[in-house]
Amino acid sequence: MGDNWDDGLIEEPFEADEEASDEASHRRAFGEFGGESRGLIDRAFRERIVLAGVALGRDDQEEVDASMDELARLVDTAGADPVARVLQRRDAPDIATYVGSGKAAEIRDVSEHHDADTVVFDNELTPAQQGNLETILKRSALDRTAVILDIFAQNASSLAGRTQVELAQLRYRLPRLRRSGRTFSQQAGGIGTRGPGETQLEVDRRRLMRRIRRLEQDLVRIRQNRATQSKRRRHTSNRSVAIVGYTNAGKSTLLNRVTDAGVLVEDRLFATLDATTRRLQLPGGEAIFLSDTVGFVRKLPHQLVEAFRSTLDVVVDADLLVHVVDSSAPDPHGDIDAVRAVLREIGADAVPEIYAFNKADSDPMAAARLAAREEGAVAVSAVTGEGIEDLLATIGRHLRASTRVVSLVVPFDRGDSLAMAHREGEVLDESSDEAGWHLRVRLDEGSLGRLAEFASGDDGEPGQ
Ligand SMILES: Nc1nc2c(ncn2[C@@H]2O[C@H](COP(=O)(O)OP(=O)(O)OP(=O)(O)O)[C@@H](O)[C@H]2O)c(=O)[nH]1
Ligand SMILES: [Mg+2]
Repeated sequence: MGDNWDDGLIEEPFEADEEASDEASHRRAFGEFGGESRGLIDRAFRERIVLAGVALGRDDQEEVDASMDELARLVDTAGADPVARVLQRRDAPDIATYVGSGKAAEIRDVSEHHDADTVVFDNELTPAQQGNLETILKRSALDRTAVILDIFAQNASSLAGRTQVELAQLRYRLPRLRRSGRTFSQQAGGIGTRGPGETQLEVDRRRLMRRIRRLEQDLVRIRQNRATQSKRRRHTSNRSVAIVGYTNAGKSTLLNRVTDAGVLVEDRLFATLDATTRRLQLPGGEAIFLSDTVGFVRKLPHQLVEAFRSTLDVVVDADLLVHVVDSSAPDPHGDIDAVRAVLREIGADAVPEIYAFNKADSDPMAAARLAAREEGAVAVSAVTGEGIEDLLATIGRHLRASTRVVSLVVPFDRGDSLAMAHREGEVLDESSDEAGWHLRVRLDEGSLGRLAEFASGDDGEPGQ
């Protein structure tokens, strides 16, 4: 039912001219970090992993359990086997070891008993805590962030996705570089070589920082390119709708169901990392842009959210969010809260949202019960198609009733209209040039009518 909107919009934003040689040199650089070149979790065999969690202060037991269940799924997705869990309750994290040294010794005994290679902590560890824990545990200590980064690295395929993941990984590694046995093997050299006293660690660190700067520049270009694409989209009268939700909820299945997007669907976490946008005609006749996006989890690491800003712009800029929830999941409300927390973090919490309680085929009672509790929610099955027509009609109704984001150019002699845009709408972006003030503003239909004469839509209209 949808038609393709691919040329120029979804393609990779730029040719990576030096990419090949640069990647090769990057790999060489990483070779010198010893074991780190193979990623954080060794997949030559299935590692055995002990999971460690700390409930802090008033953390509720159910939440802690749900978070540990999720960590177990993350570890499994990363390609390793969780073999035991150790839980602890504390008022506050221990500064040196997070869990406290007594508990760390207990975790070491459990790891020895289960012959585990690695301990994964559900809480974010500082580099110092990680180092101290490894000394006590006598095996590697990772945190949730490292596991998520590892999965992202396995799943990234587009240039933008790979760039974003690599940047997040390097930012994670930089403060964790440690002196290895080779550290002082480099002697002082002559002109053009490193100076006296410079250690391998410093060389490694500088090389990492150079690569980080390079990736940051690449991402700026990717982001600018995305901004141009979405500006072109905004210049059509089509509204944009973003599908958001917890990972594995069925977001890609839904996009595939209503368009011929052909996005990869898999029963695994974070199968999708890139936003895919397709044009789609609603039953009422109006066309929209519908985007599939990366899934969220509990405690999604801040640096990943940061690195994925350019992908997440499609969510921030949307006129409406379709929040897909797996109704058959053990804790759908917890999943919803986790998604809402990330939406807040990226500044998309003000975008109107409707719920699609998915997988109604596998748990019809749960889907119906959940949908009944939320205004305008729909129980659907992206697999069987049940409820999908209803969902599309609901999207149409909301778009007609709700606000929309438009670009305006207001001439300098129309200060009254500028004031009106500020008074009646939410100004998202403002700049000026010789033509006047350029605004990107969220307006309801009434204000839109009053400001219609300033709507800009003349350049880059793709003629849809
Ligand atoms: N029974 C049932 N399974 C579904 C439904 N929708 C999706 N699934 C399954 O759920 C799993 C995840 O589906 P995806 O569409 O990849 O989920 P996603 O939200 O895009 O996941 P990520 O991209 O990994 O965040 C797949 O095994 C799908 O076949 C549904 O309506 N009913
Ligand atoms: Mg997906």
